Amino acid sequence: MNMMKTNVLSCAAVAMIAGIFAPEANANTVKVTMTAMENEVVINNNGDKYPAWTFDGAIPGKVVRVTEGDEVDFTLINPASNKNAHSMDFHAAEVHVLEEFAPVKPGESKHFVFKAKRAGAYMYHCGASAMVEHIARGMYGLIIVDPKKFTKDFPKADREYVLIQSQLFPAGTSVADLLENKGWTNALINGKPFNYDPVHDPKASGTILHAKPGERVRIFYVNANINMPIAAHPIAGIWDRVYANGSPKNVLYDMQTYGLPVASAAAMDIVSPADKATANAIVDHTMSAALRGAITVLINSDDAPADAGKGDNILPR
Ligand SMILES: [Cu+2]
Repeated sequence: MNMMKTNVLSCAAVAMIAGIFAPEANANTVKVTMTAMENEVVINNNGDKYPAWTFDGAIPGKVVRVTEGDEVDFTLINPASNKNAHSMDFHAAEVHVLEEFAPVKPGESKHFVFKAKRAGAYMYHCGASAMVEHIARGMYGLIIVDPKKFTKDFPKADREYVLIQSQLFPAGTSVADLLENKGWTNALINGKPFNYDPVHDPKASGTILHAKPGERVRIFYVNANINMPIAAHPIAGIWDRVYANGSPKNVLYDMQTYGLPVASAAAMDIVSPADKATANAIVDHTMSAALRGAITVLINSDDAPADAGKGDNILPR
């Protein structure tokens, strides 16, 4: 090995020790594939069916989770059996709206890559025309971009839950009526009214949110409504911290209610009293939404299941 090569190598070693190369070395490419589907889904706790448009068959689509600096290598498949063009609009992507986010015709697919540069919680949705119909019929989800490091200002939570709220319109509602917000019947939480609320709907699946007293529970709340803001409030509790857009840089303390505009998301932490069992009802305090389905029960007790709100269980189905 000649002297120059040795010097270059030792410079590289010093740089790596200093952490200069570390971000690149740690950056990953995360492959994500979704299939646009025009399929029926069960839309409430009675088992009623609804002619949805979905990513991969379910409302909402799966949670995509990457780390700040990762490259997302994305493919959208639109099967020939579909009748409509569909597309993908990741709010975490900084790209060309007419290229990466362009509509994909039935029988075609689209591939694009973007770097998730900014930590936060971002909605994704179909943006094909008429966008209002594609969102209203179920084509939305959440991408979480975790920071490279958790700190005391943005600690790792003990449990995490994703709540994505949307509006249900009767099948066949016209685009004109959707734009006027006419006729919506229910507020959906992860695709069903009162999905995790057996108090207001005895037919609810029985799935609720669980934590142990004193644990830090982080709610990723997404507004996938087409026309209405959300007033997110934890009844019988106070948000310990709210991270606007889910970003570690945007912290608010001691919030009773946090407003989520359409197409936004936030990470909201609640820490229940450590010395007793309690329960909260996480609501959209906008009454027309709460009483139409936007209520979620969180039970804080010592017998919380160990795996609730962890790993793949952050979006209860
Ligand atoms: Cu679509």
